[in-house]
Amino acid sequence: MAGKSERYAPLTVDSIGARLGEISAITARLGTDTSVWDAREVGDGNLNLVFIVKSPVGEVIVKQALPYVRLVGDSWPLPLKRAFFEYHALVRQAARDPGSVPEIYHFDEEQAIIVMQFFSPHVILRHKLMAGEKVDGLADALGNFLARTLFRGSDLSMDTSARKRDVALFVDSVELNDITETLVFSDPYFDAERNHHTPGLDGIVARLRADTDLKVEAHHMKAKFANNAETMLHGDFHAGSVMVTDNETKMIDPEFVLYGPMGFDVGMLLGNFWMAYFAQPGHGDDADYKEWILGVAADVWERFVAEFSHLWRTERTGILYEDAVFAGSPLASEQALGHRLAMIWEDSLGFAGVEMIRRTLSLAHIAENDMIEDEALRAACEARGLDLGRQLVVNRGRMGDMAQVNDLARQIAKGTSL
Ligand code: SR1
Ligand code: MG
Repeated sequence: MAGKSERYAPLTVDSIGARLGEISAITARLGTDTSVWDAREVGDGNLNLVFIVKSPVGEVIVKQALPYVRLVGDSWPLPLKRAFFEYHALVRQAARDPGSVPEIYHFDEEQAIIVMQFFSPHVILRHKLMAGEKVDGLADALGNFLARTLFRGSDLSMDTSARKRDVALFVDSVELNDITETLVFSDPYFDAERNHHTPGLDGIVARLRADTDLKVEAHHMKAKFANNAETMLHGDFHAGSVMVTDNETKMIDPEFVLYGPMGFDVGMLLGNFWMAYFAQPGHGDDADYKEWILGVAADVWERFVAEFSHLWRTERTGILYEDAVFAGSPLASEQALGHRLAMIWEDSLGFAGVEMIRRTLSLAHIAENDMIEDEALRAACEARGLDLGRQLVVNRGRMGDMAQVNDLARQIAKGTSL
């Protein structure tokens, strides 16, 4: 059973050939001569082992869960069953937005191993954002992925018994849910043990932790997250979960999958674009590139709305807003769509805000800020992100559209939020 195996053993670059060399789904890609396989451990995430395994005829990614949080060490145990949830999430995402996620070649539940397609020459989106490099089609791919996976994983689309079975399947991911519930929604708002922040932020951190409105509203977002099993979320949809070339975009790493509110995935992604925008003074500070980032955020939302609306009008086969009630009244259907999108918009802003605050004050930060060596400059960039994050959480119901949010970001970028 996942997470309880006695035979589980972590892979090493030296054992991969012997351990995987007789699995036909893998030898079909790499060949059977394991002596020419070349394995490199490349995991730079917070949790897992990740190997690129190459041979003269092919290449694959081998991802294996560790029984603890890699970022922290074995003092923080974490069940292996997260590989099981990631596998099931990838299968569903592939069906809902074909071509958007890596193809799975092999899954071993006991060893918590997923062998999958290696996207090459793709790089993690964060690295592009630090290098100041644009990606054609980025917003379209992200907006479509969000709309398709969020719509098609919900009671707007699925057979409701299948959806309820999936809710039951993923609800067992208690420990990863707990990480999000704790690190994202609670730790930033008190002096939690795992928190850390740039020293220059001491003043703003004290103010935020004394901010009643912020605490209350951030916890309202936590309640939405914990209590609303609306759709299958990616669950960790930030710029480290997206791989890109100059003109292709792929999504990876849905191990934090859960049933939750649609705005969570949308908001986490938008928050990461706004943080990348504020981090630009540490990475070249090119005015045109900064506007490109804000444009991507706007275009992601626009594409999400367009695709979600299209699916609403053409694929609404679930129990919600069903034809028996709405087919004869297109006006009512459009009104309901407008209401749903308004709710997702408001939630997305709130979740974007909590994401921006937690990536600055809680355990796991973002490379765009961490890589800024000049501490004063880093603090200035992070303070602006905290400023926008706070305003998004508290004022999410009063922000009409993306132009207003991006204008606010521009205003904040001109000043000092310290
Ligand atoms: C202990 S894991 C910390 C963070 O890393 C993952 O990428 C998730 O974002 C999680 O919150
Ligand atoms: Mg990840």
